[in-house]
Amino acid sequence: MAFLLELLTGICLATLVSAHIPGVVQRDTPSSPKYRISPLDGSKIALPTKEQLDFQDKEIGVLIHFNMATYISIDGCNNVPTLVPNQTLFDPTLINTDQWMDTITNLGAKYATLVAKHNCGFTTWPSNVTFQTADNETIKYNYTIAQSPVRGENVVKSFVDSAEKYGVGHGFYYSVVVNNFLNVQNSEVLATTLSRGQVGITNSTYDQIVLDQLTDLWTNYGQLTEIWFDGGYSATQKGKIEDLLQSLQPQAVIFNGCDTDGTCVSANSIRWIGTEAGQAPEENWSTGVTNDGGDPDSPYFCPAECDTTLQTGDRWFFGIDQPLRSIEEMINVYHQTVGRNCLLELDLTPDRSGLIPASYAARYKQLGDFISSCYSEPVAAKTTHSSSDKGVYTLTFDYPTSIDRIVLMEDQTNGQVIRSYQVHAKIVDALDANGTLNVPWSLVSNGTSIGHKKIDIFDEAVTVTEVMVNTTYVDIPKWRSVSVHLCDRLADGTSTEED
Ligand SMILES: *[C@@H]1O[C@H](CO)[C@@H](O)[C@H](O)[C@H]1NC(C)=O
Ligand SMILES: *[C@@H]1O[C@H](CO)[C@@H](O)[C@H](O)[C@H]1NC(C)=O
Ligand SMILES: *[C@@H]1O[C@H](CO)[C@@H](O)[C@H](O)[C@H]1NC(C)=O
Ligand SMILES: *[C@@H]1O[C@H](CO)[C@@H](O)[C@H](O)[C@H]1NC(C)=O
Ligand SMILES: *[C@@H]1O[C@H](CO)[C@@H](O)[C@H](O)[C@H]1NC(C)=O
Ligand SMILES: *[C@@H]1O[C@H](CO)[C@@H](O)[C@H](O)[C@H]1NC(C)=O
Ligand SMILES: *[C@@H]1O[C@H](CO)[C@@H](O)[C@H](O)[C@H]1NC(C)=O
Ligand SMILES: *[C@@H]1O[C@H](CO)[C@@H](O)[C@H](O)[C@H]1NC(C)=O
Ligand SMILES: CC(=O)N[C@H]1CO[C@H](CO)[C@@H](O)[C@@H]1O
Repeated sequence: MAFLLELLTGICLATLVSAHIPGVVQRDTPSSPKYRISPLDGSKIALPTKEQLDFQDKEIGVLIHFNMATYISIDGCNNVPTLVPNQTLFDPTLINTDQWMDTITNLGAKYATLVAKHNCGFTTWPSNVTFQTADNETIKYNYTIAQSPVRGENVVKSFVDSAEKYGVGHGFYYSVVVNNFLNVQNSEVLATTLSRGQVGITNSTYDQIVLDQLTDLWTNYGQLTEIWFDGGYSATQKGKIEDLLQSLQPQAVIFNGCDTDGTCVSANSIRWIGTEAGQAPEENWSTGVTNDGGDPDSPYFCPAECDTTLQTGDRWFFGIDQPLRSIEEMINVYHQTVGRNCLLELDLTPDRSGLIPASYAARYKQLGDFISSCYSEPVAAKTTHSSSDKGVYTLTFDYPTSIDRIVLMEDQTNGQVIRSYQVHAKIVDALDANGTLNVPWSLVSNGTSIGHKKIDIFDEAVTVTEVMVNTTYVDIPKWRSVSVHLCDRLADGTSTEED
């Protein structure tokens, strides 16, 4: 969504509990952060919900852009308020949502969020919501798949059935703030003359249509993993959406769930990383509500999600002859998102037939294959040791062993506590043939935030006998895992500029 860059106003819903103060009755309010106090330095340590940690565990998801805009030349109805493409254009003659799941599985993605309604206003499920027009006529929402050549089908339902069959978490993107069909921009019904295909309504009718359609999506399609609010929602809709969310999908993780002032609509909020390039800052915390690398001292646990495209040019809907980003660039994207404590949500674009084109399917699989070949089997160490009180982790090898990267994972159950780390190794190939028993420690990588995952690729492959990670922290850290790897350096981990 190029759209997101312009309209993103983060909104975070939460039933958060403030830190317990003895003798004081705690009241859950949507905006109070949940944290504990560091026993070491008195700082606030934001606490996650189980849903947030489960979501970070998924690491990779897809954002599926398949809607009316698949059938027009430009990338969505964004910024063309009068454009209501004719519903007869929507004609996916070969659509098969199991075929989408093959690609999702090959990529290694664990959740999929489908655009159910984008800015044109078209819904890919047969919404049966009724409303009163400006002429006081009561009509059914009639810009849906039920008015298209594939009437009788329901893309949303097929998608949910396929996701459940393949064990992939599912969720929805529904744009609340724009609807060209109803002449809505920035959550407001424009007072302009209606264009071809538009239907006139009042502002209060619009708010009700949004609530009715969200109620339908959140009631009839199972338990949702992620709900995406692109551009947030208006102040008048906010309270009702928050209530609806709490009653229908309290477990869902909410993208854009917190406003930058810390007003959240859910305790299960996640934040935007602030770019659509697929690049988190090197330093990226699980905490904070701003659309960037976050803040280690924030009392809000609100991990970042990095949404980006496979097609070049920030193109989110299928583009005819749109080139794909290279496998080298996509490997860098993986390292600069998942490898920097950010969820990678990669765009997925069924074409006009309703299928993932073969060349796209191959690139997603190539990326998934790289990730599993590089990271599923660590280089085995003879012994590993985690000190119980010093935040130090060591790996010892039987014989000199070649490695070129390290994967660090913190157990964040009680918050993200490591503030910096250094990775040292005893490198034997730095020595000459004379040998020595006293190999010195060399610094091979270092950094600040670890959180769910940090991947550091060393400047070069090295042969080592021992690796030690030491840390600074606001409470004794618990490691979830520390592993070293040796991989084909198809991509060198340095940043790639977007074309
Ligand atoms: C709309 O569809 C939903 C789910 O299929 C159903 O529960 C509801 O009764 C329907 N409403 C109308 C007005 O047909
Ligand atoms: C629609 O109904 C409202 C309220 O009853 C009335 O004020 C308005 O004039 C009517 N509009 C039209 C176009 O009939
Ligand atoms: C929707 O209904 C309105 C009012 O009956 C009509 O003017 C419009 O043409 C219909 N649109 C579609 C896409 O069917
Ligand atoms: C909707 O509300 C906005 C903001 O108050 C106003 O500018 C606009 O004219 C209203 N739209 C209609 C159709 O009344
Ligand atoms: C949509 O296309 C159909 C078939 O070409 C046509 O009959 C209809 O008038 C068009 N609707 C709009 C709103 O342009
Ligand atoms: C290796 O041993 C040779 C012979 O004793 C010595 O001249 C050389 O300086 C040694 N190299 C290093 C790096 O210690
Ligand atoms: C990592 O080490 C380099 C070289 O010693 C140093 O300049 C840099 O500040 C360190 N970075 C962190 C995050 O500790
Ligand atoms: C880690 O260990 C090295 C070598 O002993 C030491 O120089 C460094 O200060 C330590 N760093 C931390 C963060 O404890
Ligand atoms: C290295 C880096 O980009 N760090 C950024 C992490 O996020 C914080 C908060 O947004 C920024 O201030 C840092 O510059």
